[in-house]
Amino acid sequence: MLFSKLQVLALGLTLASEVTARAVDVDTESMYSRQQDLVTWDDHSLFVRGERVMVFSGEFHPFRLPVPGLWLDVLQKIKASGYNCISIYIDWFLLEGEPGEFRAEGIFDLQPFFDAAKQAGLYVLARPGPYINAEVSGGGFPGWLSRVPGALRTNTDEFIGATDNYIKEISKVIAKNQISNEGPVILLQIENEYQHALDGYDMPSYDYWNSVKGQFRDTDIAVPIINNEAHQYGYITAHTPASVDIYGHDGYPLGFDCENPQSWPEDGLPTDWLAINNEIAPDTPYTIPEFQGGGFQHWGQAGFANCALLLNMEFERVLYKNNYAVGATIFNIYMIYGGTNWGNLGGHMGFTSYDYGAQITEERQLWREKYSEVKLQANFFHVSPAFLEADRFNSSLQFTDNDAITVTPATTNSTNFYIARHTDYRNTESVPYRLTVKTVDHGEIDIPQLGDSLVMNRRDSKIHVSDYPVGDKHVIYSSAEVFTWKKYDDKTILVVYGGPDEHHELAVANDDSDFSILAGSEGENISVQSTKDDYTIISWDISDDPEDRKVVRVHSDFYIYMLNRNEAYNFWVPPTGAGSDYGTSDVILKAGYLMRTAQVDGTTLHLVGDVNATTPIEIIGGAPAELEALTFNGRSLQFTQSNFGVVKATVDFEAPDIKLPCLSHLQWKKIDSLPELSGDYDDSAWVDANLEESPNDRYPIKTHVSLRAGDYGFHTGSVLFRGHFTANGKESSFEIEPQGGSASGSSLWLDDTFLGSYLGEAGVVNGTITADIPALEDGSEHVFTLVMDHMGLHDNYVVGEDMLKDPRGIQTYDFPGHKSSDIAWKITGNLGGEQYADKVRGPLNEGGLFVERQGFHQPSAPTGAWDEGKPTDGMSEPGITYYTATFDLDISEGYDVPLAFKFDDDVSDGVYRAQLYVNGYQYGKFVPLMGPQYRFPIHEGILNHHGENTIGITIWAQERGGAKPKGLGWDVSMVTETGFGQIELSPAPRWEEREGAY
Ligand code: IPT
Repeated sequence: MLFSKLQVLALGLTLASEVTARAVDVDTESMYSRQQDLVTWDDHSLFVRGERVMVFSGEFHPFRLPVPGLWLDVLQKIKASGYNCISIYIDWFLLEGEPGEFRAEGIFDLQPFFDAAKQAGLYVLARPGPYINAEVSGGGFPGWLSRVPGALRTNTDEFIGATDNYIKEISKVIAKNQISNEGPVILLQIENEYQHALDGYDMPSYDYWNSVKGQFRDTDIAVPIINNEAHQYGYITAHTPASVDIYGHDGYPLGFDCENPQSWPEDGLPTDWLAINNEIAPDTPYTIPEFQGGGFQHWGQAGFANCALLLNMEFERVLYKNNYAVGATIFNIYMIYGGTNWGNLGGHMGFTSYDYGAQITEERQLWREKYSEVKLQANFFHVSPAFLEADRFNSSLQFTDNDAITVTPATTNSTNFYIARHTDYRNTESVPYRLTVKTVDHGEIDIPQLGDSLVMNRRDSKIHVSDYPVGDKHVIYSSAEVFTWKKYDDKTILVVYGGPDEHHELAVANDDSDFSILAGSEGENISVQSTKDDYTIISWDISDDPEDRKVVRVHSDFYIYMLNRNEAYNFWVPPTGAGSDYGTSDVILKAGYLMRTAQVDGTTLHLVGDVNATTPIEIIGGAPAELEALTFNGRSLQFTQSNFGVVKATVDFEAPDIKLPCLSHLQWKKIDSLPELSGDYDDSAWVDANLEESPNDRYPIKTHVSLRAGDYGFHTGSVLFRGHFTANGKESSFEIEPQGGSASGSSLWLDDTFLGSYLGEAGVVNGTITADIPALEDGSEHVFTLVMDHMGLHDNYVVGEDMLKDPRGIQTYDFPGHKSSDIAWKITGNLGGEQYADKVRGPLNEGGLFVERQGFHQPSAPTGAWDEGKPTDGMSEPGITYYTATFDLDISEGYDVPLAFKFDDDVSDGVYRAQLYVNGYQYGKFVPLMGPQYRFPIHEGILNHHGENTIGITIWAQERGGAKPKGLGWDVSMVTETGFGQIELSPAPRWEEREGAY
């Protein structure tokens, strides 16, 4: 036992049965370790096939984009901004909704994902849990774990046994895709932030950790295993035997207060990470498996647009560069693409969107400046191998003349990096400073030499360099930041950038040749001077013209581009697109919205990308010397090629003509989704709620039988209860407390009489409906019908709290004049419960409403005999009505046209809740009373842009007068012409009569 009975009682827990602890062999480590030499490490970085790599990774959850046909699209966008790795969580709940049945087919099949990662040229950090947190229902734990006795995430036979099947099966999938099998997987993280435990569980048990590790090592998984501590505790490295190959910790330093996006917390910048890491993990590369890339949001909060403001490009500059300063060389940004909590997969606190305010929007778009900012940073690492070898030091004031600026050096025997920032990281003032850099040949140099000072404008941080090699050229120092460089046969190109209204300086060794200023006005905004110390200084001012640039040629073949950062945003170093290429092509070009790939084929250059406007293209390096043909998305472009080899062309953009069917003019059909209210409704097929003890041991039931949905296998969507009783004529009131999770609501009827609703409250998991009961005749038979919105399960973050087991269902009820057992209860959720009906859309997509049980939310429902009526007609009484219609779309091929449905959030004509179905996928849970989401993006692939679609909406009017939704319409985001190609539709099975449906 991991805890004494006394402790358990003190925690208010009861044990359903004796729980057995699993014996752990202290030799676990040596037993399970696998020999592999493809992925190795030292204290500075990882090596892949013997080569040092910066693992620059972004988090993406394939399950939050249920269109495998779009995975490559997102991965190419990640790759195009310079990442070389992605991290993925895998959600156990979705793969083993039915205990013992691991189902990973169709949209849940990860093989196409691994293939796409490889094709895009991205390594994969696999994070299969079994616990993942991730704001998903149950934190990734299947609902049926609520019936496993004892504390979850502890080393009991019961818990470990419950994970065995999943770990065995998912390991096969991951192992097959390891680098040793020519796959992209280079790292595995198990469990998730496994540290926090209630008193009595002490520190989490590393016996448990070692068991999980053993389970994974028992399979063919051989890549290094990493962990992610929530904070730098070092518990795991302090544990003997060493429990992890590479130690990592997470960081979300700005927190999640997206209400106040301008305000950064006072002590948000970590300044002690290097020192702590040197203590707890001196021998492994500095690893941050999750660093804040945005923020989660809950019901009723500000929404993701605000998170994108809080966690914007300035946040990335200051906080990410602070991580590079401490030496983080395995670095994963959570999230780079958030996606969608479709089909009830989200935890109860969150709503449908999981946009996260990330670099790539939920609609797969790149217009947030933070996307471009990271592109500048990530590309720097591709061309700065010295950064991975540099020794790290604490930040200090010694390299600058202004103590409002702090500099952190990272040094090697030659190349040095100086990461400068405001001493008060929140400072928004412009601060001038001078910087002292070390050089091998010229000693210490105080820069700028040809100007008064450098400047740090607003919230910012800069990586200055000295003795920086550029092929066989040598930059003595540069205050401007390096974006990229390439050495070609006939020339070398270096691209540096700085912000508007900054002064910068860069120095190169002299040679006999002269320099030429190819862009910029000597003496006005740029000056070039040779020093007596035999080097040449280029000094320039950046204007606030977004396209400002200077270009200087030195050494006759060394071209230095000095760009306004906004101009640099439009530059790309695309991958070749050849697959299995984890680097980039040799092409450097200015384009527009997105460059996916660049491929040289003899004297032809093929570009693939997306444009949102007519876009000038300028290839400054990497085009064949005598270019004969240039194509963009397969069509040839007119071009010119200068004698410096610069190629110019224009991609014309023509906006497509988008015709969307007017939603209010569709032939809507409707059906009552609460037939339960009619007098002759037969609920004999429903499950009897007859468990006198709950298999969920979190706390004892307070009713005579368990009315916990999970005890009967219902974990998702709406749950309905029917309570039959014989009246004694003395009834006067009834009170009931449903618990559906945060923002849940419920409605109660007696026979066909509406008794009342609990409308819900954000952050509150249960509510009470108190109702007067009309006079009932002694001996007459009656039934209560309760509909409860199940918002998803709690996560299970703190070991011992076992919040996954926080039940959903009826907590208590009080029926004065009756005993609890006078009511005989029936329950239903989704048809089949854990033996769910829709294997294609998975275990969580549908709930327990009549129309869902019947499968009518899918295409081709038998609507022939249904009435006509549309959602905005409104309902005059409380109840639930399902509306459905079909429409065709005919969006021009070759365009990415992100479409969303937008509700009106005005509930002045009655409070209601809605669920939105698109081709059978639940793609929106709209609770206007809570907010913030009222606009629901639908990914192409779920929506058929070139054919027929079925939309379905359940409207649950919660108030006595019914409800009238004020509007429902389309919303179109930015349209692009895309080189991605056709998108394969996700499977959308049609309605078929369901056996046993009730
Ligand atoms: C960290 C979790 O590991 C991750 O799964 C996700 O929930 C993330 O937070 C927030 O989106 S936990 C950290 C905030 C302490």
